[in-house]
Amino acid sequence: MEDSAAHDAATRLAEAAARLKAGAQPPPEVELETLERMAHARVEVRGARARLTELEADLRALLAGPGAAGSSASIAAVTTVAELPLLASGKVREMYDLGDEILMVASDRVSTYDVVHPTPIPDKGTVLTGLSHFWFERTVHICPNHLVSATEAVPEEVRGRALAVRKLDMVPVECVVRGYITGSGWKDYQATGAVCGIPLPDGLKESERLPSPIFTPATKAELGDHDENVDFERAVEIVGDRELMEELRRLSLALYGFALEHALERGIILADTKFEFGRDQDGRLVLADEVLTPDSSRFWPSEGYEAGRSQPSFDKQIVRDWASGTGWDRRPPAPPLPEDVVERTRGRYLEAYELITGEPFDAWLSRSGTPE
Ligand code: Q0Z
Repeated sequence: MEDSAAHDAATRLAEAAARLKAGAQPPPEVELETLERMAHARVEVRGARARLTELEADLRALLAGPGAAGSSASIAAVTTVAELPLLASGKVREMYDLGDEILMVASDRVSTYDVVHPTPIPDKGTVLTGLSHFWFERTVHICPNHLVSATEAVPEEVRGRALAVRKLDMVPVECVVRGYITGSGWKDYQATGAVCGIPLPDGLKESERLPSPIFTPATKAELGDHDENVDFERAVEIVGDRELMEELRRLSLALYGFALEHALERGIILADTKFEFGRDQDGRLVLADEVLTPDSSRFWPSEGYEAGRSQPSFDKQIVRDWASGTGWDRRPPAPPLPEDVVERTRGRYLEAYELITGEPFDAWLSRSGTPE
């Protein structure tokens, strides 16, 4: 891009942002439709800005030259929050120390086949954080959770993509619930007719809905390895407390049942999900981590669902299809994503947010105080 063209684009972007900002408090006679258009425009501007950041990263990688081996693999940078100690870092998120609390930050990084792509999906982290926040607020009647705030103690630079949560003593078991037979559950069922020691009816087809949801605990494997499914008795051994394990099963099934029904009414099949729990200072059991997001669950579109084959992922299918089409062998590094794949995937995340919550994505940006 020519220097002057880039300057013009930046100016137009800044002007558009200023106009949106100026219109943030419209007069009461403004029509709802106008408000909605503004909300969408705001999201569009965010997308454009993120895309500029991304292009800048691409440019830096290009300037580094083909000799800079693996340079593209590090473009989708780790989110760094100035002055906060990093507690832990996962494939697509980070955890910072706030003292008695933790700041959980969801990045825009996306993985397929367990490998993170160098290209971020703008707004993905914000969508996932908004979804987690939605579910935390709507499931307190089932189980207390670690959410403290999406604003208090959340630095400006990560507003919208971060939550301040209570620091807990984590239970070392992943609480997986499956309502449909797929993934490792489908593999285990085909080999043994059971999943995590739970016998299932004969003749189930891939992706078929189970007669009732099942609790299939797993243990966190060593870094890089897949989690291992375990039966209930093995989970009791690991945790060292049968009553605790029974309570985790009861809570997990209740949470999943509630969320599945909610999602089904809105066009999304929540095929399965993973919960994590911890104990607070008073020994109370608390729901933790991220909850019922597309990264901790399988979201399938209800439309076109049919047992007997694998289902497309609501959020990641576009990336997966494109990535397999390139002939990539699924070993790191993952290929950078083309612009249309990024944009269409971003649209799917926004759509998931709006379907599940029933509100425009812009409402979350406002509520969380996400800076323009
Ligand atoms: C979450 C994880 C992440 C890497 C530990 N409330 C809590 N108290 C103590 N520990 C945790 C929580 Cl949620 C906790 N993880 C998962 C999250 C990056 C790993 F952002 N591990």
